[in-house]
Amino acid sequence: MIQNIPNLKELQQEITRFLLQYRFALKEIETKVEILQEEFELIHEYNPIEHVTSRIKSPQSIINKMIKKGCTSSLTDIKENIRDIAGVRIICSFTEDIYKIGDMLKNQKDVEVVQIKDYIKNQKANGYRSLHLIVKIPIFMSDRMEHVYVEIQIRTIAMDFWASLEHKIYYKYNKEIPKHIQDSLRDAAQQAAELDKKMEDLNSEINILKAHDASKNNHHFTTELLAKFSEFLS
Ligand code: 0O2
Repeated sequence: MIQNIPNLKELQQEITRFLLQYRFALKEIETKVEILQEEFELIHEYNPIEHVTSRIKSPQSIINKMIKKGCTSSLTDIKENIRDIAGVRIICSFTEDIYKIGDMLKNQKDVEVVQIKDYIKNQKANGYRSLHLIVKIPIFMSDRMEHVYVEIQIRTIAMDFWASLEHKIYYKYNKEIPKHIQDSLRDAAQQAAELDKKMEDLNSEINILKAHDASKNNHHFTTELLAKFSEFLS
């Protein structure tokens, strides 16, 4: 037993170091998103991101997924097979923002997009909608460089509202969900999608009005400037 203690310590250290790379990966992605958000706001004069959250998957959830995927307990195997140990969730204002933010992340040189799951274009049977990017990024530790997987989920407020509540309802009830509840959940997802579309249409309409106003103001300004210039010349 006593002989095993150094091994246990080593194992503990190994696990701590293993999880540390995911914490660093989260920080890296969060910083990237913050920079994109500030830059986007400066250029387009509006903020497409409502909020960002991140999490490291709980040990229980990692074990559940290991069982589901038939993954061995070697850390190399876990790292390669469970690609959502580090997860970042970006909540956007409108559906079109989701793809803009997704493209901006994809264009970063050190971000390798390994997989895209577009549950918006192809929503899941239960109604779940979200854009998932599995990316791999380099993390520089004191003695080595590691490539770490991060799952980035990008969704609107309405998609997030539905997913968070469905997650709660589903996790509270451990058995098969009765059909009428499944139908109701799918129905609620449909209503959330309609709300997204309605808000997006309203936003487009207001943007057209704003652009029209801006061009009218520009025209007024140019006419005034020309009048002043000819007055100066005469
Ligand atoms: P948690 O508690 O959020 O971590 P794969 O890893 O590709 O082999 P997986 O994990 O089923 O298989 O991939 P998928 O479908 O992309 O799901 C990844 C994550 O997306 C889930 O993580 C959820 O966070 C979210 N998600 C996917 N489908 C649903 C859904 O139907 N409802 C809700 N509320 N969330 C969903 P975890 O590990 O399942 O859960």
